[in-house]
Amino acid sequence: MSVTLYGFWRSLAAYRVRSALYYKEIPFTEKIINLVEGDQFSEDYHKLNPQHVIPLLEHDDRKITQSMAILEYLEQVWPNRPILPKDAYEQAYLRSISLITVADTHPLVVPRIRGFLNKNYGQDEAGQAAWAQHWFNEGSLAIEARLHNEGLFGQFTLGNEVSIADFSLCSHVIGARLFGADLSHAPQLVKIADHCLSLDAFAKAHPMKQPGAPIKK
Ligand SMILES: N[C@@H](CCC(=O)N[C@@H](CS)C(=O)NCC(=O)O)C(=O)O
Repeated sequence: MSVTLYGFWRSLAAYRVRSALYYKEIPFTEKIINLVEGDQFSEDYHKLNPQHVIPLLEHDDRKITQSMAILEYLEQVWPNRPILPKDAYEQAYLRSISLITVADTHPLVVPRIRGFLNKNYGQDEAGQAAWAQHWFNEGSLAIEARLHNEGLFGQFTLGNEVSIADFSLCSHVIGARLFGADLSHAPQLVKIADHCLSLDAFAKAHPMKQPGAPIKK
C-alpha cells in the first residue's frame, strides 16, 4: 500500500490533508509541487490533476483531489481514529462549517487569484495582503458566529473529539496568521485551532515546519 500527498509547505489545503494523515497515523510520503516556481502547470502534474492545484492524494493507483473529498476518503478507507460522527445532523454541521473556509474563504486568497489581482488590477503585495485579510476576516466572523449559534463546540469544533472540521478550522487560523489578518473578533475559533495545534498531528503538519518553508528568525 502506498500513499503519496502532492503538497507544498504554504498550501492550506495540503495542510488539511497532511494533518489528517498524521492524525489517522497513515504512513505517507509527500511530493513537493512548488507553487512559486509553477510546478502545478508542469506537463507531468497536468496529467495527474488538470486543475493545476494541490493537494492531490495518490493511494496505490487511485488519485483523489479536493481536500474535503480526500478527508472523507481517508475516513472511509482508514476508519481508525474516526473524524466523522454517526449522527446525520452533526455530520452536516461539520461539513458546512468546514466549507465556510474551504469553499468560501480560502479559494479567494490562493496564488492564482492574487496573481490575477496583480496582473489585471495592479495590486502589489500590500494590496494582495489587504485583500486576503479582508476575506479571512469575513470567514473568521462567519465561523465564530456558527460556533456560537450551534453551541456544539468543546475543546474542538464538535465537543471534545477531533473531527473533520478541525483540520479546516485550523488551516483557516494558520492562513489568517500567515497573511497577518486580525483574529481578535474570533476568540473561540482561535481557541479551538490552538488546542488542535497542541496535538502532535496538527503541529508537525504546520506549513512553517515543512521543507522549503522560510526559517523563522
Ligand atoms: N479547493 C481546493 C483548493 C485547491 C487550491 O486552490 N490549492 C492551492 C494551494 S492551497 C493551489 O494549488 N493553488 C495553485 C494556484 O493558485 O496556482 C482544496 O480544498 O483542495
